[in-house]
Amino acid sequence: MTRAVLSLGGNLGDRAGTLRAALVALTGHGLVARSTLYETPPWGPVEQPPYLNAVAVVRGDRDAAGWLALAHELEQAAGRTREVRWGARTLDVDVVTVTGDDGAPVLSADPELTLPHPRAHERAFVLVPWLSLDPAATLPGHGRVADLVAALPADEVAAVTRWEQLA
Ligand code: A4P
Ligand code: MG
Repeated sequence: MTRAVLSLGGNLGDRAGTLRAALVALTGHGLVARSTLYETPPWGPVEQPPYLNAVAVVRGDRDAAGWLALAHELEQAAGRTREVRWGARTLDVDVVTVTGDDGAPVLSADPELTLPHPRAHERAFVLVPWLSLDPAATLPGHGRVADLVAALPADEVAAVTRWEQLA
């Protein structure tokens, strides 16, 4: 068994409906915990609408590649097409970390599946929802998520706001 932390985000179409459907689908794949939805300003060089983001923890009989395959299945179910890197999308599901039952993190430099996710430690849209569902979370190689959030610019953290309607 392994435990994976997944980051879900979308900024096209019915964002809340898409994320909610993906989180419901995850209940059939070992969902342990999920954050509420957060609205977040777009990160990266592409001008695009605001995102809704959430973080989910799943546990099941998959290896790291198996969690990535599930992430891609969820994206496809949401009608995701791959166009511009970092551009707008109905649903993006990234694998943030995978941990074995012995607590050992899976580490990978493979560009098809880099673990932990190479940009998670600097993204308020990942760290803030993750901290809300697991105050003791750690990001392998980077330390406690609480400390990573504390190290981010305060305006970036404050810009990640609860999407109250779906709390
Ligand atoms: N890949 C490698 N490692 C991983 C991993 N740990 N998890 C590979 C998931 N995928 C991983 O991804 C490109 C390739 O990364 C895949 O072939 C996969 O095998 P993609 O989903 O096709 O393309 P992408 O999402 O445009 O690229 P990337 O690098 O995943 O972008 P990001 O980093 O996910 O950024 N702003 C806010 N506020 N909220 C967001 O959710 N998301 C993005 C996308 C940009 N800005 C955002 C948000
Ligand atoms: Mg992605």
